[in-house]
Amino acid sequence: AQDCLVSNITVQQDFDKMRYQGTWYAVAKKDPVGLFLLDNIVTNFKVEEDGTMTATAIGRVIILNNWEMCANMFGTFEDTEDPAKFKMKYWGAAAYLQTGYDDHWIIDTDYDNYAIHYSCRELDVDGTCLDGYSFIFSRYPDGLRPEDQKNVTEKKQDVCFLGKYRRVAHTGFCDTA
Ligand code: FEN
Repeated sequence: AQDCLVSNITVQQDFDKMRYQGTWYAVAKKDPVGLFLLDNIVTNFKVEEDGTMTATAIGRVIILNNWEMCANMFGTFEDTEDPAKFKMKYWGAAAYLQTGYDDHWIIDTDYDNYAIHYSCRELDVDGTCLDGYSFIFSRYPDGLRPEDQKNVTEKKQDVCFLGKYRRVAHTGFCDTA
């Protein structure tokens, strides 16, 4: 969407949640306003027997007194009329973690290598996104394949977040045995 209108952002056609299942490593993210996951972000998507998509996410957070923790987050996804657009209810395993209800759009994925996620939390009066977040996911912890990078850069531009992404480090901090 060259005009940056959220209503003009296109999503993955015929999104297949079965193929989306399994582990995704966040390789880059655009943060929302407020509390979020810092780095070492790994998610796992699953389709339950009733067809509901669910996910877990883990990531490093720094809580009060500069205490480093790994936040275990859970999400359940409500289908909408568009198969690539979901509403996500999320909460944390620990009480100090925020809960919420966000849009969860899959902008583009090939299921086997990369995925681009987008969530706008607050629309501006002009229809652009005032507050949102986005993840670039890879099936590989080491990052995107070189052949996927051009497409991912294009999609960052399409959601009008180009230049706002930061690399997500994977240091092993949240790798539980
Ligand atoms: C997503 C896809 C897979 C499922 C889920 C996802 C979203 C996760 C979100 C996490 C938010 C974390 C927060 C942390 C927090 C899209 C990866 C669920 C939206 C809000 C602190 C930090 C410091 C503190 C208290 C809490 O609450 N962090 O003192």
